Amino acid sequence: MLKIYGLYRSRATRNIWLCDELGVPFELVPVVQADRAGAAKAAFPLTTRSPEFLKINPNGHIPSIDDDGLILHESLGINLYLAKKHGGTLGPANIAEDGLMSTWTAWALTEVEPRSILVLYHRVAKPVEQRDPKIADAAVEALKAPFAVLDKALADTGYLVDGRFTVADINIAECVRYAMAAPELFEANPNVKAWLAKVQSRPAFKAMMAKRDLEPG
Ligand SMILES: N[C@@H](CCC(=O)N[C@@H](CS)C(=O)NCC(=O)O)C(=O)O
Repeated sequence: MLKIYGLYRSRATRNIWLCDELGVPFELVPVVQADRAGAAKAAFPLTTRSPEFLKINPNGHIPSIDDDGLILHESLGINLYLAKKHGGTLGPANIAEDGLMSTWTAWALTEVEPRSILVLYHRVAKPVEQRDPKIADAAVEALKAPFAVLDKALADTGYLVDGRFTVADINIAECVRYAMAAPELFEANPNVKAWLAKVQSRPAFKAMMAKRDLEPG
């Protein structure tokens, strides 16, 4: 069975959401971020610095997958692989769609995630005394242009590729989600706001988040 190394409270959410959409069964092998404090550290034996896990992923990050002996890292790359392998409407129907899905994914990784993660850290995730509002505000400023690009791309059909829900929507939505503590970005981009609400109302996303909420924090 497919193994996903990681936690619900990590970027493994991307792979878990997709697997639930595809109906692909998986075993979640809990691996905790080494720099994390709190209940998860006590609950799960493996961390991202455990020698046993470093044999799987020498980069020392989660998620990784083991798909029948094929080890892959990078949450969004894993999703492109799983969507191609298991086919259906979530994956590319042809080389042109493959190109679009890869391009949107690379776009999210470079244009959105490095900034949206700073919004998450400095408006929500870090302890209050470690938050720097200036870092969060600068990240929001830098996200204005990519959000406008995404808003325009969604204007016609409400999805990114061929007017249907695909792995590209999951990959981009999971990077955009980190910026949810910046409502000003969503108010300025109503297509992005409506699209994120639509994809996050899918049963597979809701099931994944419900399990995430139950995981030790
Ligand atoms: N680009 C990587 C990022 C992986 C990453 O940084 N994961 C975090 C958790 S979401 C992690 O492993 N942090 C702990 C560590 O680096 O030791 C991906 O998308 O998979």
